[in-house]
Amino acid sequence: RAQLAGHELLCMLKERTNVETLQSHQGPLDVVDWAKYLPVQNLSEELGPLKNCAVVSSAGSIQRSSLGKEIDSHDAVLRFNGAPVLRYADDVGKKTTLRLINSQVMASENHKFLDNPLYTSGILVAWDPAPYYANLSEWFKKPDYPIFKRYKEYRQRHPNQPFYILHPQVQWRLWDIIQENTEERIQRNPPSSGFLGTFLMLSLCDLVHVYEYLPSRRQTDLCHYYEKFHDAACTLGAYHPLLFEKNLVKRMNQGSDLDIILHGKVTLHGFRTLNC
Ligand code: NCC
Repeated sequence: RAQLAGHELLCMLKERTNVETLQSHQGPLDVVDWAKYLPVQNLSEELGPLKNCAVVSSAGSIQRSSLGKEIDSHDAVLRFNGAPVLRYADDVGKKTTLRLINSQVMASENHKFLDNPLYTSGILVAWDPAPYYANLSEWFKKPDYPIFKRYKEYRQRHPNQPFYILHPQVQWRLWDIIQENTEERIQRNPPSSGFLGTFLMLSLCDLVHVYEYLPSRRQTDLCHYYEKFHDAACTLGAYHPLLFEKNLVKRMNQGSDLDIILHGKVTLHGFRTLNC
């Protein structure tokens, strides 16, 4: 089967997926007590249309990139999980418009999710590796990590900060597209936060730059820029289909190969601007 070109891949993502977040009036949600904490507006209403956006991966290889100024020049910046900006601004910038967090971060004691001021700037979006196309009621009863309990606790402490929960259908629709466009059979684990976040920004912004998700020549086995932990699987994948999602992003890249090699920088045109 012939490979789809980058533009066609982007169109496939645009046409088959949607940034759906949980909303309180949704089906089985009207019976659970935490649903009243869900935002009334959806994410795109909250943010309005954005022009240029940056997605900042947490890879160790962003160290010594000096990309901070360039990253902060975007209208909106997306970061992941516990990725800090304090002390790292030269390389990663300091603006945080959105933070995409997995449910493990919300649940684990190490992250101090409820108290750490890191999480209080910008809009939060959380996701959980729910079972493949499980219905919402099944997921509410048995999330991978206690995302709903933590969501409620956090919202009670920070009632004014917008905080969304991604509908698990989003990650599985994306997984389907990754599998359909990959020769090998891949494990049925959700895409990484990096891929989910890139998709999120493609649906909100006209132009998206993704930094150090495709490794630059600074590639290293240092897992994160903010901690001393070495594991090459952080970049190439173990649980997440990282290698395969990154291959798709490489194919979709509308910037130059040199931008990837020198800066780890990918350029993608947002869904709104595509002529499919
Ligand atoms: O590591 P993590 O992601 O928080 O990184 C965010 C995103 O940056 C990209 N990345 C990161 C490191 C690296 N060397 N190369 C990269 O390309 C990836 O796209 C990644 O998604 C996650 O996806 O949510 C993940 O979360 C961690 C962990 O849960 C959090 O950091 C909190 O501690 C996962 N690690 C473990 O479960 C041990 C990781 O697999 C994926």
